[in-house]
Amino acid sequence: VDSAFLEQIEAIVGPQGLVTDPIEAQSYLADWRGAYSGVARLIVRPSNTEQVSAVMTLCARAGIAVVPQGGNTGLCGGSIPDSSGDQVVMSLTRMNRVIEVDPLNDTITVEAGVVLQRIQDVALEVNRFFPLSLGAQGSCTVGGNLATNAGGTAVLRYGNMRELTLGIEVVLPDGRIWNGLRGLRKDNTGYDLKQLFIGAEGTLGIITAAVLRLYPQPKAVATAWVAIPSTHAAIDLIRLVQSQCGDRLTGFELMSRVSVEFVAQHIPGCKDVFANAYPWYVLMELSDTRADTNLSEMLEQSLAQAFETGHVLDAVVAASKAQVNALWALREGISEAQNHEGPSLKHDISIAVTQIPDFIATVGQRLAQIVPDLRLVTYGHVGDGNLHYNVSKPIELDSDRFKARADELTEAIYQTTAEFNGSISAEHGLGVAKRDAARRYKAPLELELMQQLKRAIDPNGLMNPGKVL
Ligand code: FAD
Ligand code: 2HG
Ligand code: ZN
Repeated sequence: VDSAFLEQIEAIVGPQGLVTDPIEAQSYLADWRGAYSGVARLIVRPSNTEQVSAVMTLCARAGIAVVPQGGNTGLCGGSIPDSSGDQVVMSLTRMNRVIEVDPLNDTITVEAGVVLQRIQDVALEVNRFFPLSLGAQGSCTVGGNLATNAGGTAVLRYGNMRELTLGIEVVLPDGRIWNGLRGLRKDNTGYDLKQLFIGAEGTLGIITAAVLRLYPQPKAVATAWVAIPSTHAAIDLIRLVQSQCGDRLTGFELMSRVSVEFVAQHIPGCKDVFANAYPWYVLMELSDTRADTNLSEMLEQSLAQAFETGHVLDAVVAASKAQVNALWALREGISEAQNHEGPSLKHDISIAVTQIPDFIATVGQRLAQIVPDLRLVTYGHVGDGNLHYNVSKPIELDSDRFKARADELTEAIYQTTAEFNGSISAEHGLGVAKRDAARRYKAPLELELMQQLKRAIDPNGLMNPGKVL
């Protein structure tokens, strides 16, 4: 590293604001799956917005690109620098202050490096609820949640990160600070600029803080693990439970048999629920703000009705908090468990809920013609039409041979997704993983407008270059 540049950065952030130990540096330069890795000119960890601004100003003047990073739990390589060694990684994890909690306005204002689970905990302390919920919540940050417009398991009832956000503060690529920390439900004063930065994966600016929405705390919860015969049954079951329980239905997750087998095999403490094996499973959750609502009974009645019509083959409603946790662990363990089964391809797609069964049947047939005996780790937030259509290599097939067919498999999945009018990234973003595919599947006009926005805000292309676009 150019020593004058290093000294200037150190003068801004102090010695604690730099990661110099090569072993510690590794965790900022590669993702947890080992799918992406890079080299950085420097890893900088500012502790407040002014420091972010000063570092960005300096980098802009020197023409140096910056890669923002939060908890580094993303799945598309967006937070990892390229291999040039020219880029600066800016980690926001030292900016972890909760700035204000306002239970009457139902808002919480936090710095970008606050870990998601802490926001949930702080909300509970004031008898409120922050709904964003996902497997990485113990280490992902609100900055990363915003930059990827994260989804997770409660979108069905509460929406994505976009819907949970009222205001943000951003440092622009040239170092200027935009303070948009307004906790307003209504604000029609022109373009809604925060929406540009939410979901931009760090390509337009550094998000340094946000005002988020809080909700009344659910006081009654009922959770069921349900075996079903087909994906058609899953769709009928959502509609049945929604018509009977309304928006008390807060989670509806689908899992293929293979997904559950992988978790039972690889995640310590997780075991299959039923003695028999079934083709598909659903994890369902109802919640209500009234503690005296008998949700278990409500859920059991809906399930009994679905059992009569053959939509449900077996079901258990959790009887204790420990059982609730065990059921969620079975679902949330899939991502990690699949990692133990050799190379896999991740596809985070969405289509209209009603089309899910046809999609799964069609794409399954097409893939079998390319590579037989794939292990289809199909699961996801099916209540939102979001499938993690992940593919693990056949047991008998050599890893390199599987990887050689990867592009063909992915193309078949994306092509089918396009035929069903779906999206090739529902909640994980594009990063580097899906950047080139997006070029093929988004309309040219959409891509042109995105390029124009990028040029308007980051004319020198220094914000997380090579990601998204
Ligand atoms: P990082 O991984 O560090 O970064 C992600 C992207 O955001 C990068 O492009 C980075 O440059 C950018 N970025 C980070 N911070 C900032 C900032 N302050 N300003 C500007 N840009 C920034 N996602 C879902 O949507 N739903 C799920 O259910 C879900 N489950 C997951 C389960 C597991 C086990 C794991 C490992 C991941 C899961 N994810 C899920 C992926 C998800 O995107 C992340 O967990 C999370 O939202 C990313 O936060 P992070 O702080 O780790 O961001
Ligand atoms: C989930 O829903 C996450 O578990 C991770 O979005 C998906 O690892 C994946 O493919
Ligand atoms: Zn997911």
